Amino acid sequence: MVRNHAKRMRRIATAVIGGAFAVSLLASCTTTAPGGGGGGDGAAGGVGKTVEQAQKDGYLRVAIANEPPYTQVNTDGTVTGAEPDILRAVLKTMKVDDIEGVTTPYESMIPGLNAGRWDVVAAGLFMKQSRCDAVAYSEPVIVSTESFGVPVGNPKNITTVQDVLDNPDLKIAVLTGGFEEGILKTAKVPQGQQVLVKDARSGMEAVTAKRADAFLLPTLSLNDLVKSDASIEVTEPIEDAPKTGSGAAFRKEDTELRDEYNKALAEFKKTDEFREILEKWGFDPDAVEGVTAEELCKNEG
Ligand code: 6CS
Repeated sequence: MVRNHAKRMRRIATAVIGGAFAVSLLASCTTTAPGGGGGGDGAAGGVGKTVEQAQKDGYLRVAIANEPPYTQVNTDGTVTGAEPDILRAVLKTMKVDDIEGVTTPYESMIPGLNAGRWDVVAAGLFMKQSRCDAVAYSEPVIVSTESFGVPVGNPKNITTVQDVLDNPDLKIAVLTGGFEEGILKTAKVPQGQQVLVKDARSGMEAVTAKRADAFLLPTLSLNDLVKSDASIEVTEPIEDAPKTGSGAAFRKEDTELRDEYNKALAEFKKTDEFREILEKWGFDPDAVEGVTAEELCKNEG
């Protein structure tokens, strides 16, 4: 298994989700049993990961969304984007050689983690109370903003969550189970104003097909999406949206691994490489300075 590892880690297992737990692996080249380390016992959930196990396996399985610049799957199947690149670099300092990616929607990331289908989530999974109750987050690596994707010219003049509350005719697309759905719920935006979509591409389509007046998503994700859709523009960061921050999410039973990761992350944050990775993907490395998981975990929802 170790012999084949270099080859395997260059590939990605693509998960197609029919529901929170309905994961099937396509084009998978992994021999890792869910729940255990390489060659583990296959018990879903329950089986923790230690640093030693991860070092022995040579990799961690990571859930991502394929939503640049947070996460991206290259044409050759390798996993990149700001969060996986930071994860990979920090794990290297812990003598864990690489990561193996699984793409999955945001709503399935925590159920899949706790069911042992992957070992860590590094996808820009923004911290909030319910998520922090369910996983052991590292300290944050990214602090970013939310925006609306709107038709060019912003005909309905949507720039804040309050604008949505003030006009009951407005319909806003959000990813099912995504942080943005939580923003609307917390603000008590009626369900009839929410258009749930399965992925970012569908959110853009909802706006172009006029099923929604805006698509609420992180600013930088929208900036990436509009590169291939000139009919949509991105608003300035939303002033009345909560602070979004993310880091790696581990299982609660893997708190020891999370603690070791946090130590390595604290050192890595002092390096130029940390800044370079975030800047390469368009994030401001200074935005995370002084921000803690404890603070971000107070976000409602
Ligand atoms: O944490 C989330 O749920 C959100 N994170 C990102 C990077 N994009 C959309 C998603 O809803």
